[in-house]
Amino acid sequence: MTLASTLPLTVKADPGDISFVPATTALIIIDMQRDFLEEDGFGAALGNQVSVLRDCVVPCVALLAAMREAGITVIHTREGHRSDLQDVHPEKLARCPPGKKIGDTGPMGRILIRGEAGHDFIPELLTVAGEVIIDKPGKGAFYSTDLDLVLRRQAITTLVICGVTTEVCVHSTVREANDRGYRVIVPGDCCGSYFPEFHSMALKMISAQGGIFGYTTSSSALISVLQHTAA
Ligand code: C5J
Repeated sequence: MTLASTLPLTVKADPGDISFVPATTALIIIDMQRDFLEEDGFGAALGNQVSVLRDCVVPCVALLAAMREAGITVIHTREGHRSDLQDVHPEKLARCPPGKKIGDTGPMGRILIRGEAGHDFIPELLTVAGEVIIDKPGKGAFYSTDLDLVLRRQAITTLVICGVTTEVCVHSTVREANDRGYRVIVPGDCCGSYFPEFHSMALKMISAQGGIFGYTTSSSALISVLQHTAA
């Protein structure tokens, strides 16, 4: 196991270059689940084109490998619910189309239900031993989960947040993290949306106004500083 460095690294970002210490940084990969990214999943059933979302898979795989190599803490999240639906707000359920509601049966099992095939991570981004999985009932990864406790216990202060979808679960998590005092860095090419215009606006909203929610960068900028240090 690699021990993450305690020396600060600086990455090119918007609205300006930003430093982070690998030992106090975590990569949080949001909801890279089959239900959102595969043709037979919930996202596709709602009429979305999942191929647009898949552009972020290769950059995510590369960033994950570099983070693991640097010994940085990795956390994966999944959006999903208990099989008895006791943790779904009726309001959330009411906004699903008939026949495609959370808990209904689809080609990959019951939609967004924990333990079903569609709820699982895509094969390219499976977890390895020691990486925490946060199962979340909401959009933000802090809502009704123990994510904050897990991070504080490890004295994590910087979060690199990526995944899907940019303007929904990634954005909700970025906002929650910012309000809790974490430094947030978002590699834009490791995020994806069914709506390209939402993706680009969501990224702009993070770094606007001097970095109102955090910093945006790219996977290559992050990988380059991590590898440079390892050499
Ligand atoms: C959505 C998510 N879009 N993971 N979930 O419903 O962004």
